Amino acid sequence: MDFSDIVHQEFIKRVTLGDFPQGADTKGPLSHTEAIDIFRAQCLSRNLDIRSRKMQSVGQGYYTIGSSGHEGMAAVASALRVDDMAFLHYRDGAFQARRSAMVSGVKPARDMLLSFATSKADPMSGGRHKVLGSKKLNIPPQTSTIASHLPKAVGAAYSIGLAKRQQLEHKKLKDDSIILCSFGDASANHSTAQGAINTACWTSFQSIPLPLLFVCEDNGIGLSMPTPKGWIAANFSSKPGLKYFHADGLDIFDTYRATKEAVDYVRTNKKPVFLHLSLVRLFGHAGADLEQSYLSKSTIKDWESNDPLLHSSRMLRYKDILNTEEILSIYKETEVQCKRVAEEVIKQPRLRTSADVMASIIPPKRSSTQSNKPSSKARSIAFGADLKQLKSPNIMSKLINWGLTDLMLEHPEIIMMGEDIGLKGGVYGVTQKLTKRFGHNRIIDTLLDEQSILGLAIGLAHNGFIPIPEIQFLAYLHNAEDQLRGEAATLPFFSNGQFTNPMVLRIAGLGYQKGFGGHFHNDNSLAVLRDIPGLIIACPSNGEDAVMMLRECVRLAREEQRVVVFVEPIALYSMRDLHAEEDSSWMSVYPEPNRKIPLGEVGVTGDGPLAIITFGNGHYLSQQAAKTLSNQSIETRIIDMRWIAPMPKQAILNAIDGAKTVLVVDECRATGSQSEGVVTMLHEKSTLPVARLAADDSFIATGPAYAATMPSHDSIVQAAKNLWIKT
Ligand SMILES: Cc1ncc(C[n+]2csc(CCOP(=O)(O)OP(=O)(O)O)c2C)c(N)n1
Repeated sequence: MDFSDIVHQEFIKRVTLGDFPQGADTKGPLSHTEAIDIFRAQCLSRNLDIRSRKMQSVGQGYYTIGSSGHEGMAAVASALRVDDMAFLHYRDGAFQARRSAMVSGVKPARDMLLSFATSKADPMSGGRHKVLGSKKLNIPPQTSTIASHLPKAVGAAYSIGLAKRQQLEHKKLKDDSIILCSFGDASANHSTAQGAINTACWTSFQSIPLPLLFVCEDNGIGLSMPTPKGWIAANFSSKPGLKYFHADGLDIFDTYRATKEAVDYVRTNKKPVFLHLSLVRLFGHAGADLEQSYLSKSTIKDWESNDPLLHSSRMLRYKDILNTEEILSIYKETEVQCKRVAEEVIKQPRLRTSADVMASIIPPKRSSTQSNKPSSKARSIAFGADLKQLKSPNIMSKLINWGLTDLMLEHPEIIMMGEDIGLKGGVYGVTQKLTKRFGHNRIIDTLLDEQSILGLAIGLAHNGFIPIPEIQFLAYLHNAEDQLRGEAATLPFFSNGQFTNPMVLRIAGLGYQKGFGGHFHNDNSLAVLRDIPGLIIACPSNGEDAVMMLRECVRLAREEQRVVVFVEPIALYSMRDLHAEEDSSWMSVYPEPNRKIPLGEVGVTGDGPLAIITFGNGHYLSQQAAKTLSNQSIETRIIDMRWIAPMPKQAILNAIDGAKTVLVVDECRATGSQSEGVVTMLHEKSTLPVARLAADDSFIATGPAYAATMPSHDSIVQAAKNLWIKT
């Protein structure tokens, strides 16, 4: 017999006999009608769990992780408003059920069962996954990576005050909304959770508004690992800037009381709260989990006998809110409803093809995206003394700075955040003067935590901002990569395009900094970004391109809701010369504000028969090599890819039309590099002979051998000659 059958039968039997678990007679502000509404949502959630297990047992439902034992979350929902955006723990079916009843026309049983059955008609993920979530209910779907939603919840909470201060035109959250973020007790140990909670404390400690309610659903276990008794309270009850509340999560009166107090505190003081709910877990961790293998019989029995539905029934009964018959009738109504709806939903069509699955990787375009061209007066105030320099050639870091200035002038919804980007102006000066030009609200110096930087960006994007976060060095993206891979890039996918978090992430990266920093400041691999579905990766090689590509990246984020990564080659930030000292050939004049380089457009120099496909520093070195080759009568055409993902396949093919042979020059480590993709593409689509020159599979050294592992002028010339001899 399934655990769910045992719990179901015990519930009916014990309610009928009036044999309830012991508990306090809690007083509190919960009204009788609200208590009934909560109980109804609890029963619905329980029966959704039972039904999803039944569906799975006959091959019609997939991946069941249940909410049983956590039904107290229905009382949390009652204490919040629907406009309080909720980033939920995966056990919060009861929360969604209760919130559904607050919005007309929402059918929670149907909506959630459609998701459990992976039906195309699932209103959240479109049949892609079992997720909780709803656009109408202000519940974005979450992935199963525990704790990864905490950084963005902090960001979303921060965005509320920011949107008010900035008078953001298209904000999605109300000025007095708060953010809810729930998670399990074991998840609270995750460094992502610890980092996000620390960021919330750090923010609140400085009296910066952060209306955020953390709810820790403490069932005492994480899969099979018990949480030490008292650990959560000991850990979170006295953190700076964070107020701690506790409630018995089995008691809807106590849970509602504590949540109400917590919510009032958060809403009034704009400060974060940690609400600790004590709960139980029923039916094991998830569908296939055999909890008998790691839990004693007495623990399982103890949890079952403390079924929250029995506790709710006890209180409804003893407080004379409902009689036994009425309690059982609500339970049975939801049972019958779930059974009937489940029978309908399993007949609904499911996704079948790759195109079906992939349809929401790229989000829909936005309908209205007005922008305000800045007046020349506004520009001259913002640029100040820099204005007259715009017409003379300058280095890439300066040009990007000016590009950002124009973009921020034009789009008030752009906010930048990163380590040391404010008063210092970034490690390489790219964001210099931006704080003076746009103020601390728009140029945010963050604390030292990459997950929090990206979480802030994602959270802001949930509220209608266009964030431009910065990661100081590519090597430090890896600390936080899941915020991009598992969070930002997947949001449209799991929400069928209904929730989006467009942004342009700037990362200073790649190699060739003369003798500076070794691997940690010269990471030369983009592999970790290249395979993320839907992600756009841009990598300019010179200042003029950088500005025009950055404008396109911002357009892609604003108009097409895309997540874009803009990789800035550090070694080229201050590059002035190409062939000889003081030739100034790698500097450029700031391009007029209306000029952009569209996604997928490559840069081509020359029309020789030897094509070199490259990007970034490889482009710079290839230009030098081309001169040497030309002196030896080997004429080249150099194709600067500019766009790493999606690979500009057709543009590359057009550019090599008429060439006799192709060399791919890639500064990144050979394994996982762009050149692997380019060579494969050429093998599939072209008949030309191809060779590649990529970096060795090594980390970068500091000192004189700083560039020893990567392509150089000499190695490009040599590779080109080797190839040319064969043609
Ligand atoms: C980052 C990450 N590591 C591991 C897992 C696998 N996993 C899923 S749930 C879970 C336990 C979480 O326990 P807890 O936070 O207490 O929540 P509960 O399931 O008890 O409600 C684990 C280890 C995961 N989903 N994400």
